[in-house]
Amino acid sequence: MSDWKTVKEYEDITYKKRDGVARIAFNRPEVRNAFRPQTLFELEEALIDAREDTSIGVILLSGEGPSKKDGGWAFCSGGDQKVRGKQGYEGVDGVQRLNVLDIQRIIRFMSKVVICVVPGWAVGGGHSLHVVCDLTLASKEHGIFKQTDADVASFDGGFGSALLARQVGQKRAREIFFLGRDYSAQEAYEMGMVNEVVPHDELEETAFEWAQEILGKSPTAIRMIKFALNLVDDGMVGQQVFSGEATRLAYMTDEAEEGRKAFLEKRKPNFKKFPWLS
Ligand code: S0N
Repeated sequence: MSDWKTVKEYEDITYKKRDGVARIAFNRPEVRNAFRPQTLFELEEALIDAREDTSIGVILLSGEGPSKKDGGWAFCSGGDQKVRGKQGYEGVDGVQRLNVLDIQRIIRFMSKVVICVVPGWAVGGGHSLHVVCDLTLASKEHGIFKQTDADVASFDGGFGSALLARQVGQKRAREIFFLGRDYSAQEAYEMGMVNEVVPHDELEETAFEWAQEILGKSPTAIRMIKFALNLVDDGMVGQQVFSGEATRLAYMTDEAEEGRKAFLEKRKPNFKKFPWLS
């Protein structure tokens, strides 16, 4: 196994790769890894790079820490309230955006597995990001899950709430949003929104091991299963994404090759040799 290699230096995130795994982490520990538009632009670039790299099969999404100020750990505390305006979170260009939703969609529709690695707080929009990831591993000692949206007059009415209800059930999802309480990693595990609670010192290595286990599987099967599991909740977009993969598989057949060749050779395709399967 090799060492982590930094792909690119960013201001608000870190981005590394190692043995088929990409690790992207929020890097604003002094504000519990709250995100501003720049953070999300950087995250988007890294996620797309990882998606387009055919040597990468699993992405770990985490948060750097601890905070130098007080030693606190966080995955992400959501939108940076200091730059929140009336129409979203304001970037250096003066434009206000809700671009965390772009990140949610990239993760959801990414043909690779995204594991959320939660070393501390997962709060607000950070909580919603953990919900949208395929798997979540959390620090036993420092992992805390909390949905503060209703405290700051914000609401994720998409994946952050609806998908959460799929994971923990309607009553629990309503409790999480309506009361905004702190839940330990163990409580989050018992509710069904965390896959494993891991001693803090072992969290990163455990996440890497989970990634290696997944990398031993069939990439096609993993992709099809992820999109099949999404399909039922994602409507026609889910159908589009799943059937895109079905098209890819169909392109691999002699039947599809006959269609392509016939077009290029300016003749009628001969599909007669291909059976009408029952
Ligand atoms: C995370 C909390 C619970 C941690 O508490 P703790 O450990 O007591 O630390 P603090 O002393 O409170 O914090 C340490 C320093 O970090 C700063 N800070 C923390 N979080 C943020 C933040 N989100 N924005 C800006 N600064 C933050 C503190 O201010 C403190 O700094 P100093 O020492 O200088 O004062 C606790 O910090 C907490 O509750 N944080 C706020 C959590 C929150 O409410 N987040 C926003 C929720 N909403 C969203 O995320 C919106 C997301 C979104 O963009 C969106 C878009 C479209 C549709 C829906 C949504 C959506 O999800 O709602």
